[in-house]
Parts: sequence; C-alpha cells; structure tokens
Amino acid sequence: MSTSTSSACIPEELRIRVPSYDELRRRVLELFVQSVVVPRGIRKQGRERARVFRYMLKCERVFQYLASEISRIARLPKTATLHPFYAELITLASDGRYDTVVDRASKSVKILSKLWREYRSRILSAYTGVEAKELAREFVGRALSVAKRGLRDIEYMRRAIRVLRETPCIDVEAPTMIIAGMPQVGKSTLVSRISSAKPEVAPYPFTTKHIILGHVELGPIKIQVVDTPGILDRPVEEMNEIERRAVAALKHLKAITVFLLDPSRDSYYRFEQQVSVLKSVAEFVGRDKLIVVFNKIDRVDDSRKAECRKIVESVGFNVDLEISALLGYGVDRMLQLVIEKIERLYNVKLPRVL
Ligand SMILES: Nc1nc2c(ncn2[C@@H]2O[C@H](COP(=O)(O)OP(=O)(O)OP(=O)(O)O)[C@@H](O)[C@H]2O)c(=O)[nH]1
Ligand SMILES: [Mg+2]
Repeated sequence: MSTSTSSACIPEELRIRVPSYDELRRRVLELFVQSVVVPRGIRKQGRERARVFRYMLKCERVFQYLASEISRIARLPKTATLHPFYAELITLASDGRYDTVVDRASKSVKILSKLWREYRSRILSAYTGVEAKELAREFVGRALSVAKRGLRDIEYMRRAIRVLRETPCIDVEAPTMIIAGMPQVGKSTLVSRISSAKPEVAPYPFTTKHIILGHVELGPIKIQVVDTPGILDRPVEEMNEIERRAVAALKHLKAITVFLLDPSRDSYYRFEQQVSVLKSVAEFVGRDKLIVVFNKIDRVDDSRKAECRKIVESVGFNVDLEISALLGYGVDRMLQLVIEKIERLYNVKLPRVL
C-alpha cells in the first residue's frame, strides 16, 4: 500500500492565505515608513503642502492594503453555501466561528472606508506637515484597531482553512463506499483488491488517524473507496466528541458503509465484540446505509458460518454477503450491491455497461 500523502482538494474559493493580525500590523507599519512619490504638481505648491500630501499618500496605501486584505476574508463563502461535508469540517475546526469572522470582516471594511474618507479630508486640510503627520499616525492607529476588532477570531478561521487544506482529497459528489470493521478484519486487503490505483494514505482531520482513499472503476462507474482504520473500527461511544463530529462529516457523502466481520475461529477480536461494534456503527451511519459482510470465508467452515450468522441475526441484523477479500471471492457481487444501494438511497442513476 502506498504511504504517499494525498494532495488535499479544498474548494477553490477557500484557497486563500488568511493573514494573522500581527502580520497585517507588521506590513502596515512597513508600508507607512516606505517613501512615496508626491506628484510634481503638488510639489510645486510648496514644501509644506508636499509634506501634507505625502502623509495622505502613505495613509492611502495603508488603507488600500488593509481594505483589500480584509475584503478577501469578507468575500469567503459562508458555510451555508459550501458542500455540507466542508461546512461541517469548517464549523468544527473554527469552533463555529467561521461565519462570524466573515461577517465581521465585511463590517470592518465598511468602517475602514468611512474612517479613511474622514481622515483623508482631515489630512488634506492640515496646514503643516507636522499636523498632517500627527493625523496620519492617528489614522494608522485607528485603522489598526478597527482591523484588530474585525479580525478578533481570525485564528479560528486560519485553523479551519488549515484543516481543510490537510483534508484528504475526497470527492464529495462521487458515489462512495466506506469500509468499516474492527482491526484485522481485512479492510485494507479489500481496498487494495478493488482499487484500480494504489490507495492513498492521508491524514483525517482532528484525529491522529489516517484515511485511505482508493477508486474502483467499473466501466464508466467510478466509486470512491474509503478505508477508516482507527475511525469506524470501534464503538462510537469510545470516540471523543471531536472524532465523532469529524466522522459525521462523512455522512454528507453519497456513501454506503460496508461493515466487515471476520467469522474465523481465530479472529483478532472475538466475533461478539465485532458485532457490538457493528451495532454502534450502524446506529451512527444509519442502518439503511450499511451492508454487513462476512470476510475471510475461505477459512471459515459451514458450521462456524451458521453459528456467526445466528449471532448477527440475534441482534436484528442480516448478513448481506460473504466474501474473501484475499481471494476475490464475492467481491464483484459486493460492488454490485453497493451500486444498487447507492442508486436507491441517493436517487442517482449510475451508468451501466452491457
Ligand atoms: N484468509 C484470508 N485472510 C484475509 C482475508 N482478508 C484479509 N486477510 C488477512 O487478514 C489480515 C488483516 O488484513 P488487513 O487487510 O490488514 O485488515 P485491516 O482490517 O485493514 O486491519 P487494520 O488496518 O489493522 O484495521 C492480513 O493478514 C490479511 O492477509 C481473506 O479474505 N481471507
Ligand atoms: Mg488496514
């Protein structure tokens, strides 16, 4: 299996660099001390006038810089307009403050513009360079304080964008198959068997866990396969709140969860334990979005199979399929079932090959 980290695919409109307040402030102070060129016409009006004009130009540069940086933040899409998968992750990563930051930025731009109009005319009305300099400094101080207030929670937004940048390149529109099941049931074996290219390993936000992405191509149908080691392999009650919500983002995909059970007598986890994780995961992802599969049936005899089926049925589930991920047995039928279920649940028609 490849261990390369996938390139993240964050929505185009979120691919901006959001500066911190300290960066803005530093840049503003730099801009203020940089020299400006006073037009000849003004210079002809005398030295004092040229000085006054110089301070106006410096402030104008500061204003334009601040306004354009903050406008970029104000123009970011609100979560309601984003795909719910990203909206969920952004809200989670920003402690729910992302939208407020966007709104506040947009108010700040208005306040800044008003402040600049006021100071521009005050500076230009100054009689001396000294007076203009004082007004200019006052303007820069006030503009920075408007920016500071406006960007109060900017760090939350920076974090949210960083998280998205690190989010694996999941295609939020593609039909998706999530592979779940306790450790050692054969999830990775299955992903490798059905994926056309080498599955990619990528970090999943908020967890120390990784997510593994593969793609199945069945003629014109492309299915995204997601292996979730350490995420959907234990009772949901054992996840912390953040992990639970991060996994919840997966709910917004057009996804079916294939839950693998290992009925072998020497399975890594006892069969009963696996079934209890199945119950917990089913509740979490929704029972109708789940397919229950016995894996490793190449090494399970009929009586053991029957025994395990009974255990599954005793908690109100059915075994939908039996496969061997290692040998490929039953895998095509499983994919067929996944496709049918995706079509039914999400009301989509996937292309068929004859
Ligand atoms: N006999 C047999 N062995 C299998 C089958 N599928 C997987 N295995 C073996 O089971 C072991 C665990 O398989 P993995 O695919 O790594 O299991 P996993 O669910 O990804 O495990 P984690 O990543 O630890 O959660 C490996 O030794 C596989 O070769 C199968 O269908 N038949
Ligand atoms: Mg694995």
